Amino acid sequence: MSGEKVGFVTMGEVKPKAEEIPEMGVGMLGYAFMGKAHSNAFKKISYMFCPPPAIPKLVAICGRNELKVAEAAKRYGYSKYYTEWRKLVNDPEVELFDNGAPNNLHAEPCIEAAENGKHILCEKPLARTAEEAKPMVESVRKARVKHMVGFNYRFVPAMQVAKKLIDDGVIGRIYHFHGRYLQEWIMDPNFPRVWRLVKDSAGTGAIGDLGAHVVDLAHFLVGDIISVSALTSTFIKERPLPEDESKKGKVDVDDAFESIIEFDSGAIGHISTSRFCGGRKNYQDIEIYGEHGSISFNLERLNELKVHTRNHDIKDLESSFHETLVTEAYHPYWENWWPHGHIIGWEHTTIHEIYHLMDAIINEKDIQPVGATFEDGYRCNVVLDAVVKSVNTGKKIQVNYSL
Ligand code: SOE
Repeated sequence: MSGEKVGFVTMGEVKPKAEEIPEMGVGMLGYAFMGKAHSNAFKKISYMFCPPPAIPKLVAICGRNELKVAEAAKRYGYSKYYTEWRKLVNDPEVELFDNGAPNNLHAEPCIEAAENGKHILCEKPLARTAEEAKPMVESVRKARVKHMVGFNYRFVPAMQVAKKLIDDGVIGRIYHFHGRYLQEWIMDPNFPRVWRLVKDSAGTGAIGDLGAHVVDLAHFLVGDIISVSALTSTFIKERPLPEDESKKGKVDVDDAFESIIEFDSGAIGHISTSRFCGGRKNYQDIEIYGEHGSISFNLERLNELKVHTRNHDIKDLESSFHETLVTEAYHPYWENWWPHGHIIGWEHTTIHEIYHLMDAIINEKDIQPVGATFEDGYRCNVVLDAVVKSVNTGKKIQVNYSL
């Protein structure tokens, strides 16, 4: 870590603590949604996690539009800004490279950052295809740096409680996984053809953008997927161009997909995502049905977990689902936040995931099983490729994770 040390005064002490907290130089690629969310996370960790594993030092932020990236640097407190990503990943002060760029800019910058010995957080999906993800995995393995993919929904406290219930056998053998991720943001035909709607920059549409999250949670909670059968639709086939809304361009990615999946464990289920579900804002709905119990979670009410357990000697408890508010001090990450019932929000998922990565870097811990490594990102891309292949062939596709 960088030479500068920061004394840390804990509650009630008047002099800096004997041990000091190292700084960690951060380089951020992207200043839009993920640039904002991750910059917020880095800043909050420095004072909300007491003590933090390291104090993030916002070295540089990078983006193509100089005016906007300079404004972002000032707004978030980065010392420098770049308009070329190569300068960012070669900056000696950058120890942790955070790639929040569009999907077509995941592979090259991450590979060069790994070659330069940077630890890496890359937004999901890891790449546009498994083929593109492969060299990313090889580069971080060769560089022996810490690497994580921004599957932030693993870091919802309720999601980690769900995983513990499954791992502890409370749910028992899993029969069904039902994963839906529904939004409505592009139902207006006049919404412009932004990068998430263009195959060259995104790879796929709802499949890779929203489906990636659900596939990763299926891996995280249930395990390997052995087959996929899927279909998609593009409901609006052309849209105004962002750079000139008087002109229109073809939408060459999916607006939604529906799929049926089989797990190696014998569980079966479905995964569906859409950007055309009116009334659904960020509606990620995960349901798991097992031998001894069931779990139901919805991201729009992310502090709550609905649990149904069987084998109760209190017959009434078997009647339906019981709603748990996951905000107790003993729940994951809650020692850093508020008294129970004082709920947290979406931004905390990115704060928790970045804390997890920084802790793994400073204290030489494994990213897995809680966090997703580039290997997990690759495995997600393999399933997404199977979805695309099933759509294109009309067949059920067997999943092969081999790297
Ligand atoms: C799509 O609108 C999106 O921003 C995804 O790209 C994110 O991964 C998801 O967390 C929220 O919705």
